[in-house]
Amino acid sequence: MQKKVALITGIGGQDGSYLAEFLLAKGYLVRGIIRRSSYPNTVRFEHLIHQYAHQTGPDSPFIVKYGDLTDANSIRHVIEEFQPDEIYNLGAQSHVGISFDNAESTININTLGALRILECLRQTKSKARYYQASSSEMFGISPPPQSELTPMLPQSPYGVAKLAAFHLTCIYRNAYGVYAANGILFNHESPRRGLNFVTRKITNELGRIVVGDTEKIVLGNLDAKRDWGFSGEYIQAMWHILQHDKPDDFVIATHETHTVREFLDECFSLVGLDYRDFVETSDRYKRPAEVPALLGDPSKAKRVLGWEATIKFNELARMMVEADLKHWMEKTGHVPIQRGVVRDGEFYLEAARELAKNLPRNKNGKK
Ligand code: NDP
Ligand code: GDR
Repeated sequence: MQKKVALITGIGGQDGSYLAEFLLAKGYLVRGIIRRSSYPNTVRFEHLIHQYAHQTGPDSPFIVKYGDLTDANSIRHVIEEFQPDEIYNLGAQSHVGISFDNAESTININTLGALRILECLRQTKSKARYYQASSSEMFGISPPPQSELTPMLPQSPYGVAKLAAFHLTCIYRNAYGVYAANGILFNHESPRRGLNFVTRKITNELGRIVVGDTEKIVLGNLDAKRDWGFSGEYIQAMWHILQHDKPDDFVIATHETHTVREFLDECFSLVGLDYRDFVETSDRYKRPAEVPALLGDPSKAKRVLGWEATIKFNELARMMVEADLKHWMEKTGHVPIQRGVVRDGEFYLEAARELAKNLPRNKNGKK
């Protein structure tokens, strides 16, 4: 049987790398685009390049090419070359805070990037199924819980850019019959999350604090509430969305919400520390406009797609803390790297608790 071809924009990102692994395991031929960068932007899928290095040529399971969402010709070229059955448009300037400083390029990549793909599908009469990475940021200040029916009141250039792409996706579906669907995904994280998103910033800095590489974390608004899930299972929802008979829009969330402060507390408690001894706040990390509270209602996804989040707040925090502790303790020699020795997460947590006993505490002055 002919293998399905999936094209992923943003394959070098957090979600793109998990999605590539997931689709390869399902037998897809996976194609991705990365943009030109002065420094490697392939780290998250380097292992896949090695895995498929011996299978070159047009039928290789895994091919990555240069392409840029701001360059319509490059988009058209990869779509014509790869003839994908499914397109996952995950490429984006995905940082909400930075979108205030880079509003124009955010709209160019996040809105016009989507339009460039959709327009190519329309013009070429492609039968490819299109997935748009829409976001809970589109809800903005609409009070929780948020579902597919909640009014959208975005609070950032990022939110506006994603909302415009959301509507374009609906328009190309309704006006031109393109199979185009939106996943409205709430925040999702993982050990592969970028270092300047709040969860990963916290777990990475906690790792540094434990090994004595830094003494404090500086953050912005600690009272914002988010519905945090695990990227590794949210990408499965993307796939389910494109397998549905008719293109539609789905909220993907855990249906649990927590403040940034609660995330801090959860992570620091895991190694026996009080986050208040190590955290400062600064206006530098506060946004000109904030989305105060997100809590997704994913009941439609469960009912129609059979998809449901299984990894919730505590398990997610633990997974991320363990991964960053492992990284920092091995990097600094606090835990020696031994070939063939596999240690579980609890090992690193226990080792971190021992190290943490001797750390200087700042504000509460306990030590
Ligand atoms: P990441 O920031 O980790 O990945 C985004 C990817 O897009 C990166 O690989 C980046 O490349 C690439 N990219 C940026 N600009 C361009 C461009 N001009 N052309 C081609 N590629 C480009 O984001 P996530 O993986 O976390 O998110 C995936 C998608 O889902 C994004 O669209 C995001 O906005 C959206 N989303 C994410 C949520 C989340 O909580 N993670 C929630 C809801 C929606 P480079 O590495 O070179 O920067
Ligand atoms: P968000 O994620 O803006 O929700 O967008 P982020 O982790 O950046 O912020 C979450 C909340 O934490 C507050 N915050 C800080 N945020 C960052 N980045 N750095 C800090 O130091 C800090 N201190 C407090 C923020 O103000 C905010 O309230 C993410 C992205 O992945 C988007 O691409 C995606 O669409 C949405 O999630 C859903």
